[in-house]
Amino acid sequence: MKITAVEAIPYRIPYVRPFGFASGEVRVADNVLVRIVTDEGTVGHAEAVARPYTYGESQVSIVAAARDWFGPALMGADPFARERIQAVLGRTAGNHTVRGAIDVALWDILGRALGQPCHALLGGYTTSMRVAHMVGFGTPESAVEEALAVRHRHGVTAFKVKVGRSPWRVDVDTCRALRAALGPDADLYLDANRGWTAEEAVAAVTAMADLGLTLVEEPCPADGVLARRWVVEQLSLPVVGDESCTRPGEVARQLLDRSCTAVSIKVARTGFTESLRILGLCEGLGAAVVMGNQVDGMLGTLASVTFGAAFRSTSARPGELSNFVAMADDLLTEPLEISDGLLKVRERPGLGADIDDDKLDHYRIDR
Ligand code: MUC
Ligand code: MG
Repeated sequence: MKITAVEAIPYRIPYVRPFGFASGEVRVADNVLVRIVTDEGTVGHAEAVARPYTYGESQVSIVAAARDWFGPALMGADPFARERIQAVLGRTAGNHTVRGAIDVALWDILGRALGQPCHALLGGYTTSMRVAHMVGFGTPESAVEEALAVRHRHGVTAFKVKVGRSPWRVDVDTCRALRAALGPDADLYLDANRGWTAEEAVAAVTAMADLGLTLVEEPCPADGVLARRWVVEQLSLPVVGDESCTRPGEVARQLLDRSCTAVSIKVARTGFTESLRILGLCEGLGAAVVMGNQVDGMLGTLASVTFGAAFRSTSARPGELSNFVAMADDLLTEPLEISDGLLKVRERPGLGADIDDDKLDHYRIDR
């Protein structure tokens, strides 16, 4: 089997509810559908999301990288030659989400060609994951309203709260209101997206010591190496590395530096192949992992649950798998459904999803 085309189709779908956090805001899904075609007619799909504040990529740069660099470099390659393809992709620095999407689309092809679901090819540990919903910036009242609505509609009882504001009191008030509204059994954790200083991070998390939080992600910039290490030492919660852990080498450095003690695995940036390496590294070093979310649409979320459900350690905690619920529409012929707080993998070859051509025609912005 040979790759004959790598297409990158930009599309725009609005969010009904904007999602704000310390490093940026998402109002519109300005995503890119990556479609890889082979000479045997097997086609794979994945989604790349433009997150300039995290990776320096835009929708335009994702399309250009796929069209001008990765597409030509992959022409004629055998999708089964995964290590060779990694070597080709790895010759270009950065461009995390486009490389992640190409890798996932290739796994979709492998699954389809073999007639096997990707979750089974990857590890086959379980077939669903508990869902954690990310609650973006707002008032304590709006955060509670959103969390209660998601719990009511989808049975979700785990929430990652976006914090990192200055002054940090509003973050504390928001988390306190959420704990009061959701009760003691809800799983609550934090993501500051580097928004706090080291001192603010320690003060804010200490002020929430009675709230039963389970994790704090990127409390302050990891580039302030000693300050960040000091934060990790001060806090009794695991500190999750997300945007500081975008490649296996970075993960190793941050964990060995004590810059974090747990790692967010995001298929959106490391596909399945590099995510596997990160997972092995974390298991070997004894670091907990969380399946993160890049504010993905349905296709990206399906990729995340496919990887997360495949392994014991990635499915041990709730995965961030629900931000697509705030999109006005999506591209799949069969929408994802979260019920009883769970999202299931698809028991069909590849990722198990098909693209609705009419919707893609409607939302694509390249025509
Ligand atoms: C997260 O976990 O940080 C927000 C920005 C981004 O790149 O990912 C999201 C969620
Ligand atoms: Mg994060």
